Amino acid sequence: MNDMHQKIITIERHIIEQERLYPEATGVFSSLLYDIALCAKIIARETTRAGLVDILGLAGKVNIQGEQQMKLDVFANATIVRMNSYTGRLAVMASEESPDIIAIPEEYQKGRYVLVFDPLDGSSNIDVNISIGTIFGIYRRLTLDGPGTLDDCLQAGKNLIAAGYVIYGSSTDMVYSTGQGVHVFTLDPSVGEFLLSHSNICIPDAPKYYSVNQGYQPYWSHGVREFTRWLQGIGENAYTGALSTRYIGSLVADFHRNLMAGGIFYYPADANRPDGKLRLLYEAAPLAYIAEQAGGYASDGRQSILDIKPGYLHQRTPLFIGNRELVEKAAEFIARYDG
Ligand code: AHM
Ligand code: MG
Repeated sequence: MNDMHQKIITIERHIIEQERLYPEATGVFSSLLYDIALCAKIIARETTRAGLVDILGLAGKVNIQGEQQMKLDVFANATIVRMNSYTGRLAVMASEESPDIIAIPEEYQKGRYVLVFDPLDGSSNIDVNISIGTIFGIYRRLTLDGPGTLDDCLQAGKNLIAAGYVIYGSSTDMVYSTGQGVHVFTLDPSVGEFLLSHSNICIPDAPKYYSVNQGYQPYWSHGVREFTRWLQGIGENAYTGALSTRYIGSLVADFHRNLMAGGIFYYPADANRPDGKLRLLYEAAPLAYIAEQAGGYASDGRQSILDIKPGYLHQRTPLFIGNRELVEKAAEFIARYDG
């Protein structure tokens, strides 16, 4: 084999090689991952053209969260739903942009897997050319056959068998894990392929950043305020690591930066948002799975995100995610000051 073949690993080849680790694998799961990569390429094509074509602006619909959807959200949602409806690999889907579970149409075969996703997170940033992302998680269905159900979707993150995200930024990266480490692929737009750029990434031991919307500080609990002071190196026994603040306001971009550079992102509960803002099923759980696969951790300030079973589809959760030592420290402060 020559040098070129050793160095360029497409996402397809990587998925196949991962599948070989499981002799009992049928290939269906691998194909599902590849379907998601294909969706990512289609969404990437549209997001990178967003500034050029008349695609910006509001589509005029309001989603389940009461927010106005932008056209690209609608497009990304429709792309993922359409591409995965007829493959026979899924039992059911759930999307942040859809109020109810998304059934596989009657005429198509039902598969063993459940796909949950946020088709385009951070969409309020589209107009100002800031990175946005797609987040996804894959579960095995709980029901045995027939159409998938709400219960198939309402699973704790610890049941995830794969998760990942795509970041549409200065380049388009797809990051995924099937429980065998976290791997990053960068889209080469000239050939239309995701190529392996970082394999088996681990969150660096020495964190560099803390990321939180500090504008909400007046509404934070005592514990969250004290934790933030600790991060800033203020007071007795404060953290000595000299962290910088970085906050984009686009979860995938904030998470990705801290995963690669080390740090903590948090979106706590506050007086205005008693459950936080982010959604457990589509945002917190898949990213928690990636964080843990990279040696990090995620909690809601009291318990592991991956242990929380959603009671309903669009459940929100406070989120603390990143280096384990920092995430655990947040829980210590919350327990001490907030009871
Ligand atoms: P969205 O799903 O409506 O796009 O909102 C989620 C986004 C996240 O990407 C980001 O972490 C958060 O909202 C930022 O919220 P805020 O502007 O309150 O800091
Ligand atoms: Mg979102």
